[in-house]
Amino acid sequence: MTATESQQFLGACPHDCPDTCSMVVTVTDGKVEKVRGNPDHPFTRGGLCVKVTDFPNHLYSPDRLLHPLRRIGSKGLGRFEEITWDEALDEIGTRLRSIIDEHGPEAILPYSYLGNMGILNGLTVGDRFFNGLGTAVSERTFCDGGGITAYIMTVGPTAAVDPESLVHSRYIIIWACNVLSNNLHLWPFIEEAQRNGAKVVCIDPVRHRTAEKADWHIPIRPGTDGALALAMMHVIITEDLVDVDYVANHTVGYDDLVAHVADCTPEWAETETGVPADDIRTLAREYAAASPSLIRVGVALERSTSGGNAARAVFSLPSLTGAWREVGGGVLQMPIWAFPVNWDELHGPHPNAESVQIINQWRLGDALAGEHGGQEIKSLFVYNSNPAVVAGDQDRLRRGLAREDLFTVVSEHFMTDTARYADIVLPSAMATEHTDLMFSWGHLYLTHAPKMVEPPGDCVPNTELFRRLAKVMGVDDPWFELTDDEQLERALDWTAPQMEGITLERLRTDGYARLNLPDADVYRPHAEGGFPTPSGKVELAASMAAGGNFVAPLFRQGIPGNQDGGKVAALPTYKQPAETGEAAEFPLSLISPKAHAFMNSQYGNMDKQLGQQGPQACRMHPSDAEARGITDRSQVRVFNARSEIRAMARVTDSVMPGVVSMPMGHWSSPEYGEATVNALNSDRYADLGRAPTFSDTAVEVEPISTE
Ligand SMILES: Nc1nc2c(c(=O)[nH]1)N[C@H]1C(S)=C(S)[C@@H](COP(=O)(O)OP(=O)(O)OC[C@H]3O[C@@H](n4cnc5c(=O)[nH]c(N)nc54)[C@H](O)[C@@H]3O)O[C@H]1N2
Ligand SMILES: Nc1nc2c(c(=O)[nH]1)N[C@H]1C(S)=C(S)[C@@H](COP(=O)(O)OP(=O)(O)OC[C@H]3O[C@@H](n4cnc5c(=O)[nH]c(N)nc54)[C@H](O)[C@@H]3O)O[C@H]1N2
Ligand SMILES: [Mo]
Repeated sequence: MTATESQQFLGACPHDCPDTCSMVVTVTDGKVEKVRGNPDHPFTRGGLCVKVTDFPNHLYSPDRLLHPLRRIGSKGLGRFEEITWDEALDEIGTRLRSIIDEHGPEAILPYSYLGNMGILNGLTVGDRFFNGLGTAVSERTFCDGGGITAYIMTVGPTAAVDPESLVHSRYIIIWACNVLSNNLHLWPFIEEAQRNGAKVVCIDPVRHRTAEKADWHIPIRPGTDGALALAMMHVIITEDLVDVDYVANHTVGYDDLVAHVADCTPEWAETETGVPADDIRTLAREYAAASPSLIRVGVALERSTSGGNAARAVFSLPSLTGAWREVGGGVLQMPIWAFPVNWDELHGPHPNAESVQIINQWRLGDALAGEHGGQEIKSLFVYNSNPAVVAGDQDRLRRGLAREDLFTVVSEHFMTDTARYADIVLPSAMATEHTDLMFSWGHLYLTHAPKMVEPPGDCVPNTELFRRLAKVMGVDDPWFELTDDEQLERALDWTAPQMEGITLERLRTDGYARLNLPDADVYRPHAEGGFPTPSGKVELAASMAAGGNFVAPLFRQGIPGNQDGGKVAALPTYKQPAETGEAAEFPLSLISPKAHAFMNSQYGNMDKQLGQQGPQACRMHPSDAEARGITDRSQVRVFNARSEIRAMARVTDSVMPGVVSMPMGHWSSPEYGEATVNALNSDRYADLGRAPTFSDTAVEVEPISTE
């Protein structure tokens, strides 16, 4: 008998989640045996979430794709034959070259997101290859595109409040965010503040597990947050609760704002939001009086007709009350801006940056149908994303994916709904099987994610995938000659002040490192203003509005500029949700937040997580259920003019009347009518940053007769 060999490594969770956990990984006989949260990491604090605790099952799932595949059945059926990498690369090379010869490189569309969040293997991993080829550009705005645009317009790209400073906050508004499901490791900091006397308020159409723990849950109609925020400003201004010095020294546009919100009374906001006017007054007064006060915003805030402007209004609030003066005061959005990633190096240059066709990932159905007003798409290359589940206007999107003349390549871990439409499927390595370094959009630590085991079968990391493709397609770029470690050396500005004392060597030993920023107990980055906006102040009236609507270049393969240049008002404005407002054609307002046990659509195929999540639910208020003869756990049909999906009714007063909540992430199956919740959502943009409008969808629900 040979003795088993066990070794422990420090790694990182690879998922698109603000927590970016540091993991202690036990490897036995060349296989990952166990993962646990690193107890020494100040943010992970030893815990992992329900999704990741059984990571080895994910790695060694019998369904994992291990070899390149070529389609043999019709598109969408999921019938494939195994081929070698040489055969796969040969076919991809031949097809792409002939498309380029006949239609030019912009007939090829890359499609990706943050399925892997590594600095190397994540958002930008294909950019140097596709930019090198001169393909169409993928604009990636389905997560916080609007929130980020609003943030940059108002306070600039600042890391702002350290999440660990939240223990000092005295009033915490959690606005459109389900912390306990989606940002679990932030919760202990909020809980500590609560123990110290802070009041925790949740503004959300759903009384989810986070709202249950809050001191005050304020249900709000989806897509109406802008009205609430403007009315809060109205109260703060008319009741003289403004920090006059802070406003005078560190904001621009205050006088215009005063006039702008003069009519935004709590009574007006009540009719829009469903929040009683007295509650709005109480909220505004308490928020203004408490110090320090903190607002944690989630992504759903942006996801409606005037969601981006709602976010601008919310980001303006702490400057009116001077909340930024204190440790733990201000706004917690995404501290991603603290990380000195060399994005330009990762994107590489595009030969036709001035006029290349840019296709929003949110409009894939449109582009595949040839209705985007640009050049026809002949090839789609998907990695790190699962559009057939996560993007809206799903029926049309799937019709596009089924196009016989579309050459589709998908790099994946599993045979996802998207991969089923591929001509060629390429097997990808997972975390622990390749080296990377993680930034975070939820804390201020860099986390090392080293290779610990060999990838199974023919799986290769994304970095290697694009090295191979560069060779086949003759993309002559020295970047592809670099090893992963050499790429890491160039992926960050190691000389930036916040990197002082941090080296790859240290990260290899310690597993993680806090950016060299002041301690969370004293960090007040904007106590004296210093916002990275054009004026250096909080722009209540945004100077960047003059340039129109924009998307940060980071989300469009490094290409700056505005695609549609849509007009933006200088001050944050409110408009009723387009689909669920007064003109609604269907009576209920659908939201589709994140599932507790899935990671977007990942783990939607894993028995354990599926068991925890249960079947696709349609959560609705007893009054709405009764009116339709719907009982708890019965089958229902949820529909609108776009499509329909079947689900299990969950009748609960945790959802406000008039609202239906269907968590996203389930894969399509015959049980649901071969659709996911995104079949009901449109591909309409929100007002800023070309964000989606998941929270502005009207539906009807009816029982399915079982006779
Ligand atoms: N368990 C789990 N964790 C995750 C993910 C996951 O899929 N599962 N995904 C990760 C990713 S990619 C992201 S972006 C984050 C997102 O994390 P969150 O920001 O928390 O995002 P969501 O779950 O989309 O929406 C949050 C809340 O907004 C509410 N909401 C919906 N519409 C509105 C509205 O119009 N107004 C208001 N006030 N509230 C509204 C929903 O009811 C929901 O409770 O989570 C990350 N973490
Ligand atoms: N209705 C509704 N829709 C939504 C949202 C919502 O709240 N409601 N949220 C939106 C948001 S915030 C987001 S971020 C998006 C998320 O959408 P996506 O980024 O598409 O997220 P996932 O569904 O997890 O798909 C990621 C895919 O990448 C694969 N993958 C992971 N790692 C690797 C790797 O290293 N290599 C390769 N080649 N593949 C890999 C995974 O197996 C998975 O299938 O969904 C959006 N869609
Ligand atoms: Mo996201």
